[in-house]
Amino acid sequence: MKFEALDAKMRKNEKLFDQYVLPENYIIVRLDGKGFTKLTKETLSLEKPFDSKFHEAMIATTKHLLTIGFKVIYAYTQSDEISLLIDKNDSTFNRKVRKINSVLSGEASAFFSMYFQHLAVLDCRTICVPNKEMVLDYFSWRQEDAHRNSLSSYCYWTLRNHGVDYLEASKRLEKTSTAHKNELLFQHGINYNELPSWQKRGVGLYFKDVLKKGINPVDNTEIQFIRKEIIVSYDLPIKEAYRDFLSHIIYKKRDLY
Ligand SMILES: Nc1nc2c(ncn2[C@@H]2O[C@H](COP(=O)(O)OP(=O)(O)OP(=O)(O)O)[C@@H](O)[C@H]2O)c(=O)[nH]1
Ligand SMILES: [Mg+2]
Repeated sequence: MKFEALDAKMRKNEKLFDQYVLPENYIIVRLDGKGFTKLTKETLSLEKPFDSKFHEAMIATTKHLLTIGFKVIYAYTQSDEISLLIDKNDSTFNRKVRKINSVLSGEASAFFSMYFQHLAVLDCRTICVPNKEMVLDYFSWRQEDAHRNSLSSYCYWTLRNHGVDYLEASKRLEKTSTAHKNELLFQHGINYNELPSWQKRGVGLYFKDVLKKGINPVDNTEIQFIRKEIIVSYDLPIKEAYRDFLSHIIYKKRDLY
């Protein structure tokens, strides 16, 4: 078979498998650490349930993902996951799903591994989101997930630190209500409400236009210019206030924050 014919035959099979994010849809991607339970526990022996250095590595990785060419409107990280909200009109890689997933996964894995000095892999999935309301639902969902896991993790490790084995600790927490989990922590001297917000609600990142002053080298006069800076919100609002906060960011009323 001639090369041209072989090339066309092979490319046809590749292309038939391609998927694209539909036009006018927001793109949300979620990256998640692969096997981070083992990595954080056995390999790296991190602080439990939350480790500041690990968390800073996740934030640094998220910042990196804001600078690799996608039009990211908002980013959110909690535990070993990162979500990015990408503009409806972003046409990076022609919105081809396999390119988005593989490039973002590669960028995140490489950056995190170098930052943390340990080989680590983050997977990536792409989600099409047709309207703003679903964008708000998505980020509310991830924040609620962060909150539930955080409360449960604190209870689990409190029990473990008081001599309860892992099976018993998991069993005790299975049917425990949120109020009782708070009470359990309180009895062990932990006021859950006073824990750092990033541990309970995760962290948000977005761009803000900042007015800067400088000197024009040509005539030595003072000039003003606008530069985009990444804002890291360590103290996110919750529930309806979080939805309002996100709406402002999506509609670019960023000056309010
Ligand atoms: N010690 C410690 N563990 C953490 C921290 N942040 C996240 N983790 C752990 O990372 C894991 C994240 O959960 P999952 O993503 O469901 O588990 P996984 O092992 O990564 O599994 P896959 O994502 O399916 O590959 C949990 O076991 C968390 O306890 C941290 O700050 N300290
Ligand atoms: Mg994971």
